[in-house]
Amino acid sequence: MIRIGGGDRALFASDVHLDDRHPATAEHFFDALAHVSADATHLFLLGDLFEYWVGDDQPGATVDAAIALLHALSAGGVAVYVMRGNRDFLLDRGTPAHAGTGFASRSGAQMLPDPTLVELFETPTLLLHGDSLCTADRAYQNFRELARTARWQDAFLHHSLAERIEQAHALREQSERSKAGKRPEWMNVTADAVSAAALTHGAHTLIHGHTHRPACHRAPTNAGELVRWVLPDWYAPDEAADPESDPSQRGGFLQVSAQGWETIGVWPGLAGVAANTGIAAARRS
Ligand SMILES: [Mn+2]
Repeated sequence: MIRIGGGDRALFASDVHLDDRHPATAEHFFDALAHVSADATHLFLLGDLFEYWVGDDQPGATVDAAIALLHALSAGGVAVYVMRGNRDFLLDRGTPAHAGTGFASRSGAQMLPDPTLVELFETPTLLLHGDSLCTADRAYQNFRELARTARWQDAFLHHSLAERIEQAHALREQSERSKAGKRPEWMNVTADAVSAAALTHGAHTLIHGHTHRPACHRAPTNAGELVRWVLPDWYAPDEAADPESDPSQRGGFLQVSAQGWETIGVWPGLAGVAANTGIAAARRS
């Protein structure tokens, strides 16, 4: 088990959705990461670092920049862990033509199974992307199960790069269309899935992303208080999905050290966090 304690300083982030079509969001994240990672010992990226991933031969300036930055961090002694999300679930699965040159070896990151239990300053903490907790969305859970089989993945990865990119765009459009017909509560975690995950793994704290509803939830359970951190998604000014209702930028890290649990960056919706504070520490809990 990964144990973090003593003089360690761990950073958690998710849902950057890196994509060449959103260069300002990529720059916002890269700047923030370079700024906060100076004395970090561990970096956990909990899924959907990329908007989509069609195989480890995926081209793009943003992909190259992300790999270079993670490689520099890991070469500098930071333990970098990357979990697959629902968008980039094919990360480091290779392609028939790219065996041995996968995402993990190129970035220096270690791939993290979903979920993973870690010991975080003596608190058993379960790390997840978060999509597995959204159990009210049956159609998505069926697709998730299918797309995680070796058979589905092998079949997908055997297509040419151009065909895979085309299929990824089609899948994304299909997902956007089906979202329109889904109830809002289907897009969030269920209480049953959260408590089952905590109980199964003996976790007192959960950290996940995916829902784009940054928060720190505290709920009493039979086994004591369960704390659930929901990490923010990232975007830069002018690249928000819904500029009308969203602040001009968002994205941030949860930082855990001997000094405590702290949010860094813009966590809209979390009490006490000022919007647009850039990357300055915003709240200590
Ligand atoms: Mn996600």
